[in-house]
Amino acid sequence: MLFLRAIPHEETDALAWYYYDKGFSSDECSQVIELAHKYKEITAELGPDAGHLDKSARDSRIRWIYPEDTSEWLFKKLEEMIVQANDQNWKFNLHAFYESIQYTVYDPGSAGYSYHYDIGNTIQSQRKVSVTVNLNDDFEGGELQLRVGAEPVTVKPEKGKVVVFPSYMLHRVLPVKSGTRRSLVLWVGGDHYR
Ligand SMILES: O=C(O)CCC(=O)C(=O)O
Repeated sequence: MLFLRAIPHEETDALAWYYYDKGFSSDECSQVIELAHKYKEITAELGPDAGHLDKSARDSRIRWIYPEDTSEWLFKKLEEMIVQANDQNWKFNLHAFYESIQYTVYDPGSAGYSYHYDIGNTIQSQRKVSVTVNLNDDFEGGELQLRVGAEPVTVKPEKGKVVVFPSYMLHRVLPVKSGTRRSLVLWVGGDHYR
């Protein structure tokens, strides 16, 4: 019995990642921080259903920015960047923002966030594209690393830089040596992997 059928070939790179150097202006970064501070702060948890605290693996505080009138511009801006990056790179079928935007603060001396994928069970099983925004760069350490091949690619943290990558790509945030690191993360979903 034949289960496999030929599909039209389209050149994509499943291990590509993409960035916008100054995706957010300095003013926009400040606006995002101000907006985020309207939402409740919680300690970041680990695991597919969260509920697990391990500061050696994930050491940050987060706030969820919900989709509403005051945050609409931010969702729209991220959406445009994600759609463009997706069209140029992976061509996933993207559907919707199922999740809120995560604003994250890594305090001085934070252990960062150890290697992880953004995919998992439930809602995470349909995550396709992850996007992260560097809201500041007045800190040391805290680099985002993407595990594309045998060696990780280190993304220099620059204020306003937006990094877009497939949610199945292994990545981590290195420990923060000094200063406070602030970032945004959003995941966009699509069809089930099939
Ligand atoms: O803060 C970042 O740049 C990325 C954080 C991250 O990987 C995550 O929250 O899943």
